[in-house]
Amino acid sequence: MRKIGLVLAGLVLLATPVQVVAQSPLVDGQVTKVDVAAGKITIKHGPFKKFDMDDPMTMIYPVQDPAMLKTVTPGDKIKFDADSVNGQITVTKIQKTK
Ligand SMILES: [Cu+2]
Repeated sequence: MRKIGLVLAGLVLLATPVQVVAQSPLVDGQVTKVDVAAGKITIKHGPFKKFDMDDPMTMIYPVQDPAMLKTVTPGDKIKFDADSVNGQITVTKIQKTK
């Protein structure tokens, strides 16, 4: 059921150009550390306009879902997104790049 819901949500997004435009672009970064126990990831990343990060920096972020940490290892190049969750900038999406 959950999967069907996700597929439907995806279709709605595809069918609604305004929402697609409203989504923030993913930010380029490189994983420098993964802390599974703490649920945190350290990312060296480029400008992240959404959070007024105009310059490249290295930051430790909590992740929304600890399972995300199993998909990456230090050194991996990624694209990622984050949102403010309870006042903390939290990584919500990670995509490996080449
Ligand atoms: Cu940052």
